[in-house]
Amino acid sequence: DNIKILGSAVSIGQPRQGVEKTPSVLQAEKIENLIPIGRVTWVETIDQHAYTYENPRAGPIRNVQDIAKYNKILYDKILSHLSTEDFLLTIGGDHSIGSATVSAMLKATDGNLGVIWIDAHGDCNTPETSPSGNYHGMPVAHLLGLLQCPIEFQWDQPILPVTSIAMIGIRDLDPEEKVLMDKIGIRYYTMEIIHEMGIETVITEALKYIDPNGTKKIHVSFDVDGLDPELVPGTGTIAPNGLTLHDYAVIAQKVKLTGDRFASMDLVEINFDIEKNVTLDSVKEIIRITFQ
Ligand code: DIR
Ligand code: MN
Ligand code: MN
Ligand code: MN
Repeated sequence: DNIKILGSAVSIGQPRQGVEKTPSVLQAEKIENLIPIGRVTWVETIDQHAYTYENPRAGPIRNVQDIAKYNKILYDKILSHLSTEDFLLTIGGDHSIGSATVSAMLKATDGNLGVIWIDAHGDCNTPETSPSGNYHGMPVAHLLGLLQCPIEFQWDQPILPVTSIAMIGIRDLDPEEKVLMDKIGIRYYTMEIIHEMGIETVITEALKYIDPNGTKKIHVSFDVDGLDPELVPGTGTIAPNGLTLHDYAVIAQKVKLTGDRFASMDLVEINFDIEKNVTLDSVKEIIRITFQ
């Protein structure tokens, strides 16, 4: 198997600088050496400054023009770099890239895709429900077709059925976002539910839910703020009482049981400007757990 690593050096989905530097930091750390299987290649890093406009525009979604332009480039690059036997690891960047990576995987698989979204947050805001206006809190709503998109956002985007995604680690939903999530019936496992059911039951049920026949490709979108902030202090929006690395190991173990159907993963919201030592150790452990 070929493992292709794509760097997505982008921070315009949220207000804090630093996340855009993560691909180059992890490349300098040679994280590919932590991956014992397959042939690992850093394909390229897509720099936001090469593609974005000079002036962010005010509006209901901050930087929407830039994000739309950047995500279109990312979407096209994924489809041009990816062949069916490849595993794609996209390293962000903030979580705004999630709409592009999942859309590209939907396209590449003809919609035959299930998504596990690991996050403290729901990422289901629309401009109407979002208190922040930050697009990194909206990519799931976008994927589900719930954003009234400005024209510049309309790349060739298949819509993700709500039954094709399950979210794990949730504990910080905005009030109107939660109302929307419950209304559309998106499947999400809060930390409370995870403690009640146990992580193994949760991931087993989640995979069964998004892929009842065990035939789909699986994409994991991993926002590191889903982990406990003691493990990942270096991230922009911290929410206490998160997942442990052992929880992630159980998730990864079940996902890896799908074999070649585990096709792609995002690793996002890592901000070494906020904290580096502890966060880097945890990121390395995530890579080891995922690929060993
Ligand atoms: C918040 C934060 N719900 C927002 N979202 C984050 O701005 O919409 N997502 N941090 O990962
Ligand atoms: Mn988050
Ligand atoms: Mn997120
Ligand atoms: Mn938060």
